[in-house]
Amino acid sequence: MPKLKLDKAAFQSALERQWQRLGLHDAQEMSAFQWWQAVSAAVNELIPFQSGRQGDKKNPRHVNYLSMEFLIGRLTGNNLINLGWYDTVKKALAEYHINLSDLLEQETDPALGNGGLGRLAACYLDSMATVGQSATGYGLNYQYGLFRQQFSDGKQVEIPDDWHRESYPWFRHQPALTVQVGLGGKLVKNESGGEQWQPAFMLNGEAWDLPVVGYENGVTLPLRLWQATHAHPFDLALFNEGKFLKAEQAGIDAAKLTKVLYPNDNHQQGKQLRLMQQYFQCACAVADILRRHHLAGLSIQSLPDHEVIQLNDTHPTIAIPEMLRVLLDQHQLSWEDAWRITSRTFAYTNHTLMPEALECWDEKLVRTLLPRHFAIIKNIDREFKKVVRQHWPDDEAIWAKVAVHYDHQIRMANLCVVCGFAVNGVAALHSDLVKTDLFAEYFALWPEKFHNVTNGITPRRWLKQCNPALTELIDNTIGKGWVTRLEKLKELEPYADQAEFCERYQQIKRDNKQKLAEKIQQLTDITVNPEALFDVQIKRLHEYKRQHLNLLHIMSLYRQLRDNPALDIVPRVFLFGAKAAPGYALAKNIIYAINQVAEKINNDRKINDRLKVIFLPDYRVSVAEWMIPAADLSEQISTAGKEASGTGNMKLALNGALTIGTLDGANVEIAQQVGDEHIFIFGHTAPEVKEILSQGYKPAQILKKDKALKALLTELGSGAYSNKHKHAFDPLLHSLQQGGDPYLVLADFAAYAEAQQRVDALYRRPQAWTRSAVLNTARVGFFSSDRSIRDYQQRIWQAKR
Ligand code: 26Q
Repeated sequence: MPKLKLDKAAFQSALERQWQRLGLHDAQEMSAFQWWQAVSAAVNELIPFQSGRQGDKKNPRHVNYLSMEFLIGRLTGNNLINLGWYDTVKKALAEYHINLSDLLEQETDPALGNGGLGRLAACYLDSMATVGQSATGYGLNYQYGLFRQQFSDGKQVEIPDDWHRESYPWFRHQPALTVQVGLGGKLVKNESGGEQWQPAFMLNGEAWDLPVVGYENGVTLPLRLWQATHAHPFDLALFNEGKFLKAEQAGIDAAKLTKVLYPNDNHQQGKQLRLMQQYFQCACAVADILRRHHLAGLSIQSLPDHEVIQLNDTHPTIAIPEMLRVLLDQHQLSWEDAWRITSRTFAYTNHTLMPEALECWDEKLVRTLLPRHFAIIKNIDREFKKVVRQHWPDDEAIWAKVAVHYDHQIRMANLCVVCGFAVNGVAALHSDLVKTDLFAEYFALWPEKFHNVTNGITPRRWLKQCNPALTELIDNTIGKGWVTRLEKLKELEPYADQAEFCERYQQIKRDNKQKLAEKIQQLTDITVNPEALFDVQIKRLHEYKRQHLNLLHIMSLYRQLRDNPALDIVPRVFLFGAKAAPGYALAKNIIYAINQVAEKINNDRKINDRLKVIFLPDYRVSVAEWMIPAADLSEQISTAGKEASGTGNMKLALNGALTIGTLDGANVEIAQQVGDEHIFIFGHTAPEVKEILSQGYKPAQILKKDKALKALLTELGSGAYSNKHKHAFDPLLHSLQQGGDPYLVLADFAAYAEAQQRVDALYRRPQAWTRSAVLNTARVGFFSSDRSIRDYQQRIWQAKR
């Protein structure tokens, strides 16, 4: 489809309607914030929005991407770029003396996600729209997104994130699509002997759509976010007994359901409200999918030919028994028919191998909240047990691993594998481990179900939008085709040896660093030297991501400088951005430790600008967009085997940061693409980590040999960084020593420090460094989410069945 044309007169009259709606007489009366709202709402009015199916012959199945999180970031700038309207709107606004890029800073990030998984969902929608894949994103419209982070004396404080969804100008409420959702209650026998669910109370699910604009192709897909409202909470039993008032009280406050996003990342919490959110989102989505299918005049039997439901991790798993319930109880299908349809419709993406992140729900909770679904899950399990008994007669140990319902728990990942037609991991290494470790028995049963789709990132937001100067240089060098064909960046390779190009590339990095330095000054009042190496670690705070490994290295440099003031090191600015889950005490302690070490180093005159440590508060998508173009070094230092993929690694490499990293997640493939000379790989590999841990790893032995490392820990416990409070970092120190150092921080420390020396050595050779940076940009085209989406199409969504 061709790009949509912007009719300037239509834009101006839409804009005029906006200020009139605000009760103003003239554009000049609008505040900066009102300008942002008015421009966004005006553009929103002008874009047609397909929500139906536009399936083409090659890609007939409509994709329903179900995710509890869509970390979309600011939409106004992104939508203008994808529409191809940015420059025209910029000029139109200049006539009112309004600067478009200042206006865009007015937008509060919709933070409807935690981290990687939520951001991936947003990149995938952008790519589905761009490659023309017919799709709908289904999620929840949280009133409060991920908390805002402040530091108080170095400690994280969480503030509710009211992003004012009620006045967000990109929403389109679709009142005709409201869905009714039941919860609680009981099962009653119906005439035909089957069981019928009688919910205790009902909720309304309102559909609030956001437009997902494809890149200059006229396609707009809906991101449909459900919002819970009251539908007269109501206990039918009490009501029938005549206890009318009590029947009302028994209801829950519907609005509570979509109030807040759970702030955990890679960690499950068995909270009732979370399960209610999951069910609410799934019930709404399933009803909406079936409504569209029915409206298209298609038979229920043909559902898998037209629709696929992709589950973003196990969070929306309850959609599977919900689909079965609707087919059985509303469409009156047989179990065999309902099963055939359902098991050909669902596909599941796994994002973690870590046991604490795999969702298990207490059977009591499921039975109380969703009695019919519980009965259906038990039936799935019974049927599956027959298959397992055939393959492994009398093997209780195997059943204990693969059962869906076991030990009074419902295991959502197992439910997905049993009921879905496809399972995929998110990077090559991860997908291998899914087959050999996590789901080995399932792989033996159904090898054809298992796939890899390596994650990707959208080049629109993560290069064109966040790095306009580099975009211009690339456009002028190889043309503009790379925006939708990122592999074209390969054509930059010869320019890595061209002095003039490299000087420009270097100058752009310097300018981006200068701009970030100004932001840092505004936000923290700290002056950093833009000539220093900008060393960046930005991601959720988690032990396995090892921000504390980075911290120990910083402390070690600081100590070396104190011991030897003449030591010649490359000046560095260490930059952190990370939120810790509010209940994750150790992660919060690591934040506190980084801030305290930062305070000490930044105020030590003797260090004289050679080291600076900056922890930018409230890391979020818009902050990522400032930091990534300014990074020289990308820290991807997770314990091998733990980071399923990572996607920040891709964003940083694309923008010319060199990676220092372990052979984990997508780092493995980044290394293959960029070449070993252009990345700093260190540390134990995934099989080595497994081996070390199984042999009974003893961190004390490492500390016995490495006196300097031991001294760093002693110093942390001495009160030197914590106003003499010796116990300030006990949680951190305890995990590394008595706690057994489960993420091998100490075991990888020496290799990490050595790799950092290789970084220094290369940075001292600016031309060689820039050459490597250019080659990183040129060689990471593979990590475009457009490529990921095409992989999903070929391997999973449109594969021959
Ligand atoms: C589960 C149950 C209850 C409450 C919260 C959760 C929950 C929420 C979010 C569990 C996990 C998450 C987020 C996980 C996540 O972001 N995983 C990351 O996904 C990326 C995209 O595939 C990968 O690149 C990262 O490696 C992976 O850590």
